[in-house]
Amino acid sequence: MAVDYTLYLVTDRGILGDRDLFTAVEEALKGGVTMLQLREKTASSRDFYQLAVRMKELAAAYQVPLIIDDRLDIALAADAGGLHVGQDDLPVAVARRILGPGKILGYSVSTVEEAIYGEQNGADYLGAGPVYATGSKADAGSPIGIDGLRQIKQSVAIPVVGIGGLGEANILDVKRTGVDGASVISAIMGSRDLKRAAGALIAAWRQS
Ligand code: TZP
Ligand code: MG
Repeated sequence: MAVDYTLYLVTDRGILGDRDLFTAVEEALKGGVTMLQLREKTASSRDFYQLAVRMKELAAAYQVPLIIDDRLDIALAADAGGLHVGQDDLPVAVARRILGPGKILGYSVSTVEEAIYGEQNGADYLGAGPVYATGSKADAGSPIGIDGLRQIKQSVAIPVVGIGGLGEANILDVKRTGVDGASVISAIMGSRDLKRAAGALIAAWRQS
């Protein structure tokens, strides 16, 4: 499956309130999300696994790869498309060794040094940010801004997606840094109409 990083949705059940996760994600997939990450910070291992198996099926129906946040065991158990690790998770080289070469491995970075380290240690792509301030991740750190994002993109050859505070109003600024896509939580998951929200982001990205 060729990987299209253009619009990378990261899930957050907290933002959805009482709305169903699978219904919401399917709406977003219909709107044009090209990549999907299942992010569960409080689920039990059993629940995370079961969510992952079901989510993988849903994503596959839209030819979208499912990436699992942080949990290598869940990614392997569910035979997901890949894994995303951050600075406090398993070392990226360890994740690559256990995951094998056939899975997608993402790595969160905020600096050029982290970006180069990730590329040299087996990451397939980088999630760089937070680009702007975000309320969706408590420990996201200080915003790196558009300039920080551009510097990271220019320092590596692997794909880079921006993350943190991205939405319709700034997605073109993000695209102009040369990055390969935009990763969002609230701009889609926080919307009442997820299909429309995803569609608007894709349209904005593709408009120039
Ligand atoms: N990593 C860096 S910022 C962030 C994550 C998971 C949260 C992005 O959420 P939002 O709502 O798109 O700002
Ligand atoms: Mg993490």
